[in-house]
Amino acid sequence: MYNPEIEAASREELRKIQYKALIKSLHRVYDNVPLYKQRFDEWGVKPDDIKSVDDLSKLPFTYKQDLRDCYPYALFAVPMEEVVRIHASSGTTGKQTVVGYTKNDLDMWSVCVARALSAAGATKRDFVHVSYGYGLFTGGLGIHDGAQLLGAITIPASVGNTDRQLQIFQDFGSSILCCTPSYALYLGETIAEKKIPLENLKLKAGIFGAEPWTENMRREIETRLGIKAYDIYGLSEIVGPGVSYECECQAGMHINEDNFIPEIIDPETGKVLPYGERGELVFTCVTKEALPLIRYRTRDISRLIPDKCACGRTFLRMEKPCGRSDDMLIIRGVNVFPSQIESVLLTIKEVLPHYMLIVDRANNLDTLEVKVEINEEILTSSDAVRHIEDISLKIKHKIDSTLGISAKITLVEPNSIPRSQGKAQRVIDNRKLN
Ligand code: DLL
Repeated sequence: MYNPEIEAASREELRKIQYKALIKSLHRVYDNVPLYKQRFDEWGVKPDDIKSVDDLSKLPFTYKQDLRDCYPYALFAVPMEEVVRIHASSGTTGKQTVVGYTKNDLDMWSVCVARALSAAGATKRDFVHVSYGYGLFTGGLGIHDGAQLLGAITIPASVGNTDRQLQIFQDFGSSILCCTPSYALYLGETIAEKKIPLENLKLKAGIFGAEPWTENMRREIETRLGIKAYDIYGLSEIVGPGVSYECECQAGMHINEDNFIPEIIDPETGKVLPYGERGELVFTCVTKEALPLIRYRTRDISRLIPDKCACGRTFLRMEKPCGRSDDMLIIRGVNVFPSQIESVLLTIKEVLPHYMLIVDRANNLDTLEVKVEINEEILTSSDAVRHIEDISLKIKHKIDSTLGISAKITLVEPNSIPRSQGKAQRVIDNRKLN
C-alpha cells in the first residue's frame, strides 16, 4: 500500500498537488455551503484570491461550534443523495457533531488508513483485529475499511468482552491489534493475570490512538503484548482515524498531506506559527466532498516536524498531541465536555449546580466520578436515605445515556464543594500519563 510517488514526493510536488486540490475544495464550499459563502464574503476573500498554499492564512477558521450550529447537515457540500455514510462525535446526544462521507470520501479515508496499517508493517497476510468501537464512532469502521482495502484478514471484534477478545487472539491468530492504548494496556494486564504465554499469540504490532498516550505507555504495551506499538491520530470532523500515522521510526505521525493541509497556530491570536513551534493544530480538507472543512480548529496542541524522516516519507510529521486548548476530556475514548454533565445536572431539581468531576485510572481503564451537592430539603426529609439512592440512580442513568460512558455518582452535602473566587475548577484529572 506504500505509495512512494505520493508519500515520498518532493515537497514542491506535494505543494502542487495540494494547491490544485485546495482551489477545487474552496470553490466547492463557496458554491455549496451557505456558511462558507457568508464567512468568506464577510472576510472579503474569494476562492481565487488564494494563489498558493501559504495564502491559507487569509481564510477564516471553522470551529466545532459551526458544526453544532449547522446540525445535522447544513455544512455538507453535496446533495444528500451523494452521501453514503454518517458518523458522529462520540458520547454526546442532542447537538452532537455529525459528519458525512461520499463514496469517494470513504475510498480516500480507506487509503489513509491502509497507509497507516502498512507503515506499521501490515500486509494482506495479516489478521487485523479491530477492537475500536463500531457504530457512530469513526474508530471501528474507519480502521475496518482501511484493513479491507489493504487486503488483510479483518476481524471486526469491536470493544468489550475481554475474555472473548483473548480467545479470538489465540484461536484466529490476530497479528495486528487496533484499539485505544488504554485498552491495549488492559488487555496486556489480563494476559499476564491469566498467565497466557505470549508464544500462544501471533500479535506483532498494534495501532493505537483516539486518546493521548505517552512513550512510557508505549514501552509498557510493547513489553506486555510483545509487539511494536504505533500511534495513529485523527478526528471525526476531518475524517476519523488516519489523519496521521507513525512509520517504523516511531518518531512523530506522518500527516496524509495530499488530503489534509496542516497548520499550527497560536490558539489565542490565531496567528500561524513556524514549523517546530508548539500550538493548536488546524486542518484544511482538500479532497473531501461531503464535508470539506476549511482551517478547522482541532484544539489539539502539537508541533509540526519538517525534517526528512529516515523512512523516506516526505509527509510532514506531527508530534503526539500533548493536550488541548479547550476543556474537552477523553474518558475511555469518549470525548466529554464538562458542560454536557452540567446540563444534565441542571435538569435534576434535587441537586444544586455545584459539582466536581474526578477522572482517574484504575487497572489502566479510565473512571469518572461526579460529585454533586444535594438540595438541603432532601437531606432533612424523613426518608432522606431512600431519596438519595433514587436521585443518584436518576443522575447516573441520565449521565450514562448522555455521555455513553458509565459514571459513579456521589451526592455530597450542600456547601461541601469548594467555591472558587475566579474560574471554577470543576475537573480533577488524577490520571497520570506516564
Ligand atoms: O478519536 C478518531 C480516531 C479513532 C483516531 C481511532 C485514532 C484511532 P474523535 O472521537 O472525533 O475521533 O476524537 C478526536 O481524539 O481531536 C484528539 O483530541 C484525540 N485523539 C485522537 N487520536 C489521538 C492520538 C477519534 N493518537 C480527538 N493521540 C482528537 C492523542 C488523540 N489524542
